[in-house]
Amino acid sequence: MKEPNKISAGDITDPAVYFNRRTFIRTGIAAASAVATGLVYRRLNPVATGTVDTPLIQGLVTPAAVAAADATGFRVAETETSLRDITHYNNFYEFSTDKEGVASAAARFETNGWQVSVEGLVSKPRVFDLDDLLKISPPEERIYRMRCVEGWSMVVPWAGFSLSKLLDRVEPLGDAKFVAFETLLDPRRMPGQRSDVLKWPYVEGLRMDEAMHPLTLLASGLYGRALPPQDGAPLRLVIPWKYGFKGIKSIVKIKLEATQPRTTWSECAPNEYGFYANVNPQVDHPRWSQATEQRIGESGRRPTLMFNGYAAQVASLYNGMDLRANF
Ligand SMILES: Nc1nc2c(c(=O)[nH]1)N[C@H]1C(S)=C(S)[C@@H](COP(=O)(O)O)O[C@H]1N2
Ligand SMILES: [Mo]
Repeated sequence: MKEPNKISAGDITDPAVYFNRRTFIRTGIAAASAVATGLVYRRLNPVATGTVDTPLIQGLVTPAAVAAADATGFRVAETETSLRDITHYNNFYEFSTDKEGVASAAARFETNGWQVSVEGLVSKPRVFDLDDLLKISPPEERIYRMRCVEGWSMVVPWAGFSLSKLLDRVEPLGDAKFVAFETLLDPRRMPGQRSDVLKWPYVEGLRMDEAMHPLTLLASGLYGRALPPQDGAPLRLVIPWKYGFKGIKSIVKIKLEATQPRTTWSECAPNEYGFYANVNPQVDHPRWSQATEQRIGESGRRPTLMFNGYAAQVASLYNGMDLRANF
């Protein structure tokens, strides 16, 4: 995305260029067959390349949970993007603005002792040690589409639980209407913060009903392992019906507020990136169409779906709203 005055045409076509350069062979085709066999498939034909050595997540997904989740749209029946692509094609400006350079720039990111403060308009504000926060609920595997505002997309098997479970724990007050999120600010550990490409720390926000929606995921892992640094270790947000930039990484603060919080990208370029950022093929970015997308790992483009394919679950949140004005 970059600042308007720093973008070049090449930034938008990055993904295609990247594919043409790839050298490794994809093993993911067979996965297309299935929702139900997804987990088995990964065990037999691991797509892991040895580049992610974060701990395995224990106790992930029971058959009953899978059945329940399939019924509510938590697991899309589409080929999962390879672990290699998910971990080597990243947007994380705290480390690098070069998508293929984030993994190495973030490789030694230290998350020991991580804490998350949950505060603001709640009865029980609390600073959670990460381990305590993760104990709030067993992790679920959620297979979500992810659509970046730049025009590329992936399918990611996340691990985590609904943000609502954390918010319930701190007991939101009646006047809490929005939730604000903040990434760690530490230029020593996040060298990209020494540049002024964005205003730091990265901040994001949701309306309370969006934050409480069961699809809104507090993710601590992907492909059955703890999040690698480049994907937002140790804890990031995933809102599958919104553009990827809403999915703030490496969260240290969650604050319930009465008024709409500021957000990094809407402040950087208010005419290009809105607060809502719902995926919408009918509302183009001022500099490119949003009608289609490049699914990483595929050739050609596919049509972008309203609310990224989650309209049945979330369209009612926006009844009566002008989605062109509130983009
Ligand atoms: N703190 C922070 N969060 C961030 C970003 C970032 O630069 N900094 N990039 C966003 C964008 S634009 C996208 S598309 C997704 C990318 O997530 P991924 O690298 O895990 O695919 O993270 C989002 N969260
Ligand atoms: Mo993005």
